[in-house]
Amino acid sequence: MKRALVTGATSGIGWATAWALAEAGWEVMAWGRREERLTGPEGLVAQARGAGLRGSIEARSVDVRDGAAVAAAAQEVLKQGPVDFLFNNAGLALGREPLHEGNLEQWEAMIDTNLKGLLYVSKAIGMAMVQQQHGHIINVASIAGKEVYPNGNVYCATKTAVDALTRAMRLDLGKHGVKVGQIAPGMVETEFSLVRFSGDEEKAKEVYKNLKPLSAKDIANTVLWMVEAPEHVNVADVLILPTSQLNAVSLR
Ligand code: NDP
Ligand code: 8X3
Repeated sequence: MKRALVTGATSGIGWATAWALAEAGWEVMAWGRREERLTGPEGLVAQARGAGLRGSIEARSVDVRDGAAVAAAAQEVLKQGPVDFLFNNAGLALGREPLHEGNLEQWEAMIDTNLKGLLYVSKAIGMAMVQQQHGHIINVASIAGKEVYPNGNVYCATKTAVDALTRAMRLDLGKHGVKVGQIAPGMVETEFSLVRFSGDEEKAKEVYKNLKPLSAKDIANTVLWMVEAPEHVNVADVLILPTSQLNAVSLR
């Protein structure tokens, strides 16, 4: 059975992708910080077992900002067998203020999670993939990494860095038989905006009020298509938008 590691699997895109992979017969390791959401009685593992999926989901609480914890958790995963697919999804936006009014703690959290966290996981799992001369990594970038928008400053910068890292990782790891690609979504209705606006539900709803946004499942289905493409095909970069989102800021 093929094995996948999904980061940021406690909600949204990560949860939907872990589920889609398990449904398609993959053995999935799901990481996120909120342990209850993963392993509690109503959690992902319990739901997956109840649903009788073809594959399986095992979960572990891991904060990707903690490099030592990531290295230790990766070792545990690799002890059980090779990882065929890494879905680097954990990430967040915090705040939407002009740069000169920005909050330093929020900046640090975005840089530590979206950039350094992705690097820690990629190094630990990428090393093993290079040794086994096989593997596939898909990073979750964003339209915010293709275009900047007003008040998006630091979030846009982290996703622009992810876009650059995807290309850099493809050069470094591709020589060793490891496929690297990314998916860059526009607006997806998940907990993303709730997190961005510190739990303010009204503000979060406002973001999606004039369009039909993508769902986490739309992204999961696309990721499944990317990872199940034939061995000689690398879907390197997918920009995926709601039909009525025309670019980072224009709606139909
Ligand atoms: P959610 O908020 O629903 O999911 C984010 C996930 O990341 C959660 O599972 C969260 O889990 C996890 N996470 C956050 N910080 C950490 C951390 N330090 N360590 C481990 N896990 C962490 O939002 P989405 O599903 O929308 O976001 C997933 C990815 O998609 C992000 O990288 C986001 O930037 C990107 N994206 C989202 C878009 C959107 O419009 N929604 C568009 C483009 C890209 P927990 O808090 O339990 O750790
Ligand atoms: C999330 C999409 O446009 O809210 O990466 O930044 S956006």
